[in-house]
This record gives sequence, C-alpha cells and structure tokens, in this order.
Amino acid sequence: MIDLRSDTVTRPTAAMRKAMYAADVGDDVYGEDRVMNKLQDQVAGLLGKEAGLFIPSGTMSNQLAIRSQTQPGDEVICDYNAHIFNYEGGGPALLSGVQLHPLNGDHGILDPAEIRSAFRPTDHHYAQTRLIALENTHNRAGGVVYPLIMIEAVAKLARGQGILMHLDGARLMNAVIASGIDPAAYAEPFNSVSLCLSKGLGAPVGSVLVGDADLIEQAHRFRKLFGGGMRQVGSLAAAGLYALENNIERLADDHQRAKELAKTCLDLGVLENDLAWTQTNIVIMNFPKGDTAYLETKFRAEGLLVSVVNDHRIRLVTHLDFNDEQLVQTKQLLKKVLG
Ligand code: TLP
Repeated sequence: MIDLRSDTVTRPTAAMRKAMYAADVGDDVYGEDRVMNKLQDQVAGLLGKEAGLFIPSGTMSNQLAIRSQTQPGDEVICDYNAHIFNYEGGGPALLSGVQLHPLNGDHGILDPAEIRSAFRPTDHHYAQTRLIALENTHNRAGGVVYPLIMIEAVAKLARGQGILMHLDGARLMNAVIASGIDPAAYAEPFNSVSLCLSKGLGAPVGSVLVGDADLIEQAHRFRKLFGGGMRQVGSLAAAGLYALENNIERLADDHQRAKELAKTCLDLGVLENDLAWTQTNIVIMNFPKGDTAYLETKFRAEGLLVSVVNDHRIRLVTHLDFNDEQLVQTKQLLKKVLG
C-alpha cells in the first residue's frame, strides 16, 4: 500500500530508533529530562525565541498558544480554512472560551486590509480582538507558503493595536526549505510559534511551542492542566533532535515528488489550482462531480491511500516514507483510475 493520506504516517527509521533507544531519560514534570531540555532549547534557538515547550501534538500546541494568550470572551482572527478552525474539535471555544473570527483568505493568505477591518472596537458590545493566528505552510490551501512580506504587514497592524500573533507552523520547515527564508525570520513577527516534529520531519510524536519565557511559563502551567505533562520523554526528544539534524534538508525531495504528482494531476485535469500553487508537499485534486468518497475506494483498491478533504477535494501528501519508485507507481495508478 502507498500511503499519501498525510505526512503524519511516517515511521521512525532504524537510525532514529537507535537514537531513541540510546536516549538518557529523566522525569520531565520535574524538568529533569536532559534530552528534552536540549530539544526545547534547540527549537527555541532555531526559531529565535527565548524558550520552548514540548507538546504531545500540534493540536494541543495550538490550543495552548490560544489559552495562554487570551481570556474567555476574547476573539481570535484566523483564516476560514485554518486548522484551528476546521480540525481541532472546536477547541478554542471549549478550552479557552474564545470565539474565532474566520476571514476568507486567498489560498490561505489573508488580506491585511480585511484583518484591519475585522479588529473589534473597544466598545463594550464587542468581543475583544486579542490574537491573530496564521498557518505556514497552509494545509487546506494545499501546502501554500505564506509570503513573509504578508506576515510582516499583518504583524505591523497587530502591534499597533496591542494584538498578539500566533503561528501554526506545523509545517514551517517545509516553508523554510521551499522559500530559502531563515526559520527565525519567519518566526520573528509572532509571539508564539508551534512547530510539529511528527509531520514532514518524521518523528513519531510531538510539537514544540516557542515564545518568550513568560509565555512559555504560562503554556507550561496550562500543559499540565490539559494533561500534557509527561514523564520520561527523553526517547521522544531524541527522535525530535534526530529529525532536526537529519530530516530538514530532505524536505526538498518531498516537494519535488509532490510537484511531479501535481503535473500528472494537471495532465489528468484534476489538479485544483495551477502548478504554481503546489509549493511544498501537498497536492490537492478537485472533482466537480463530488464523487471523492467513491474515488477514495477505487484508489484504495489499487493500493493507494488518499485523504478525502470533502466531496470535491482529495489530498495527497508526500513524505519521508514515499520514494521515487512509489512515485512512478502512484503516477501510473492515478492514470489508471482517472485516465
Ligand atoms: N493535520 C492533520 C489533520 O488534522 C488534518 C494532517 O494530516 O494534515 N496544524 C496543521 C497545519 C496541521 O496540518 C495539523 C495536522 C495540526 C496542526 C495538528 O497536528 P496533530 O495532528 O499533531 O495534532
């Protein structure tokens, strides 16, 4: 079976498992897991922030960022297709008591002028705009890289109003590799950044939330409250460190393979956008007839697992466990099912 449902499906390589096996461990609730401390410092350093905190999932990391930077009744601006709005179980309302204010982005990219007009007046009728959450790369838009210039324009507006900025950077390193922009430059406009280790980077578990020391202290308190304080996590930290050392540059291979798949989809008339929008490791196919559930079973029968986004959209995600041989097979298979 070729599995292109997500880049979360990768399994640790033998070398990563070796690093995990060898890891020294300690009780992280006491702050005594030295490998974890090293990982947290390393990610904070990579993203140019003071401190980092390991979180069991990208979802919890985003939710902790929201919980730590808002009060119940506040409002968080995000894109209509943002992960926090679509795939986190209504967490902001339940866990932080905030309401999301989704705006219609263009391929996930928000217009700063629209953000500006979405800011609430201080009048007591309104929820108060406290946080803007952006996503880079943007999952539902198809792995689109958020242009730094657009981020900076939003940050300028936010700073002027005392509004905080969070980045869902689950796939930030894909954006870094695709654009050549320094990770710290991408992180600079944000108060908090969540980076996932278990997507393209190939670690089995975990995200790291970074920000200034006070924010991370707050998030640490809430991580305990949410039940995310874990004990001997050194093996997971070792996997994360291994991923940072070995699996960043190779994301370019995933991007190259996604581009190849996108070309095949274009030839078959099913690529959602033009080729220029396949910028990283995600390919979105579009089926106007709304028959994606049927197509998913057809692909499965041929040995390909895909992810159904909705009636019209199917997603393919390339990753560490998808090689050139499988790329050739997948292209043939797409032609067979859709040709
Ligand atoms: N996304 C998953 C699904 O939830 C859709 C995937 O397969 O892509 N932010 C972004 C942008 C994400 O794409 C994801 C995972 C998360 C956060 C949440 O990460 P986890 O799965 O670790 O909670």
